[in-house]
Amino acid sequence: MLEKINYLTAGESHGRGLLGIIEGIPSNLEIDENFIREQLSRRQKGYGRGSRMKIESDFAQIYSGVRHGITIGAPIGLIIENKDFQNWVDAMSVHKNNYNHKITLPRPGHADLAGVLKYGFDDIRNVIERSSARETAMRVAIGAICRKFLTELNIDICSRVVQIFNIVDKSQIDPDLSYEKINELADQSSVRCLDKDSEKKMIDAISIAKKNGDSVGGVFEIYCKGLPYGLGGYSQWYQKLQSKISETMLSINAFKGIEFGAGFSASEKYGSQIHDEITFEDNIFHRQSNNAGGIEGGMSNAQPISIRLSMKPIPTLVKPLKSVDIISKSPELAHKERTDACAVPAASIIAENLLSIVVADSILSKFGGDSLDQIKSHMEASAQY
Ligand code: EPS
Repeated sequence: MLEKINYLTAGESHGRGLLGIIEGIPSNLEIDENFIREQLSRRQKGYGRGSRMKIESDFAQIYSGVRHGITIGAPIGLIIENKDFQNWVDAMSVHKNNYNHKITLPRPGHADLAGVLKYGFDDIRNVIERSSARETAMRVAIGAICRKFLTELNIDICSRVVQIFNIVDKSQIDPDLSYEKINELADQSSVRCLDKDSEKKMIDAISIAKKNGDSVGGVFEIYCKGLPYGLGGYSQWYQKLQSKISETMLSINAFKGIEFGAGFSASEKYGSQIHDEITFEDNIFHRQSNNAGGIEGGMSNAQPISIRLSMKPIPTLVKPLKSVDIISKSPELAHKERTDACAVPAASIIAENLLSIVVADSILSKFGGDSLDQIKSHMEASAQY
């Protein structure tokens, strides 16, 4: 549950476009459409993406809340046009027309079956359109605005893919690399993997899935550093930083699991092996490790937040699974729709930008302030260790 930032998106995958509104961003933050475009373009990449990404070149036009390149404290409105809409004008018209092609074969793993039963539809198209991960383009645009705010506060975020299908990259990140460099190296890889050997195997795994009309999921890591002590809270369930982060991360399409720091592996260790010992030197508290992943007792502890997220294989399959026609109830193969064989690299970019929203919200909750300078001075004034 966010406390200071509100945001909403609207828009169908093949409709006219996506709309977004975010409120709660302080005034006097420099923002331009090119900064947002950079994140949108990162989201479109990755080996295994389908042909839709060749049609789109996502660009979020700022409609409101920004004047002369500076936020004015008002809600920021954004629009991303779907270029593909021109191929769907009749199918996606908001007006009554003669278009009567209905989709009646639900895809196992997708929102289709529960969606049509929930809303009483006889056409799965109504569900496909809004449940599509296309919506994440607008969330990335919204997240990019929060990310710009965080860069002003020297808070950095990066990510890398560590698993596609059963190919696992066990390499450690060089601790001397800046987050900017980690992202630069990951972005140079078509699967956002830092290890060349694993990268090649991951690409092969995606190629095999693609050739077989199948899909594969994976795991990535995401890091955030530069945080002060005490974001989040331990007093109430809704204040806990890991809950706020999990809620947002698991709202990304196809995300199935989240781990912080040592995560599930901590369950097979003694407490004495896992908790991060505290020392005090040069007037600063230090930790000898970061198994907590930067969060203790629901609060940031000034260590980098480290998260692992797992994504299931995308459920739209070129070689479809068994299903049942929702009208005739006869057994059929599921609906086939253009799809991605793998979208894990893109998902890591979505997660980076959505994490920015949660962290920005937590900063605003703790420090308050209406303008960027006020927030900066509140943070400086309460800086400890
Ligand atoms: C997506 C756009 C979609 C898919 C993908 C994500 O485009 P289209 O449906 O026109 O091919 O590429 O969504 C899914 C595979 C899904 O199952 O939701 C995007 O912009 O990220």
